[in-house]
Amino acid sequence: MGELQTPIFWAEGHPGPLSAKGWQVELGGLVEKPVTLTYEEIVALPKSIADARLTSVSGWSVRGKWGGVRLSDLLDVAGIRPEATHVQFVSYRQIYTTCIPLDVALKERTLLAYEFDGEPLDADYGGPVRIFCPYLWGYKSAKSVVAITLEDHSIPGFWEVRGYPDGAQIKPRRILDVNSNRWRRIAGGEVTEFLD
Ligand SMILES: Nc1nc2c(c(=O)[nH]1)N[C@H]1C(S)=C(S)[C@@H](COP(=O)(O)O)O[C@H]1N2
Ligand SMILES: [Mo]
Repeated sequence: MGELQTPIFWAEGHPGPLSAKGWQVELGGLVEKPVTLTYEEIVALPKSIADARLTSVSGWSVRGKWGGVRLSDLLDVAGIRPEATHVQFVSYRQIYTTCIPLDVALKERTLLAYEFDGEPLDADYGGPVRIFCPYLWGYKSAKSVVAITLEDHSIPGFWEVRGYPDGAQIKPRRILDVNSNRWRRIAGGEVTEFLD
């Protein structure tokens, strides 16, 4: 287990060890120029750190320094066509997918992440590269991503077709703070603070 001590979620089944070497992410759909980037090309792009929380609808939240490429910087490589309104993420094996609005994808703390607290992400936690989107419930933060596709509508993904709301707005409730191992109340919205 790495630094990220959260429950390990692989609804589609754990993929086993995944190697950064040979990893590729396809940027496609409503882009100006479809492009496939290797792991090495991704980490060569400007790096951003987001000190923020991943918060699961299943009742926990973890704070850390997520390192990676801003999705806005990544999408600039392919160019966003004006018709695009949503971004779909596809995980390794293409069973787990999810989709978020383009405006949320372009916010500064939405990353294609490859580090947590300075350590490379291992496959348990979505390595070599995963989405980190602190603004919405964790099921939008697809792990071990192989494709990012711009769309002109939302495409229901793995959990959305099983009843999770597509909006994924974080609601006020009690949640386990993984960092302090305490149950605490959150206000809802993007989780930055706990109330008690
Ligand atoms: N491919 C894939 N990505 C996924 C999931 C999953 O089951 N498979 N679970 C999601 C959910 S519900 C949450 S809360 C976070 C959990 O991240 P973690 O497993 O790194 O703790 O990953 C999200 N991304
Ligand atoms: Mo979750």
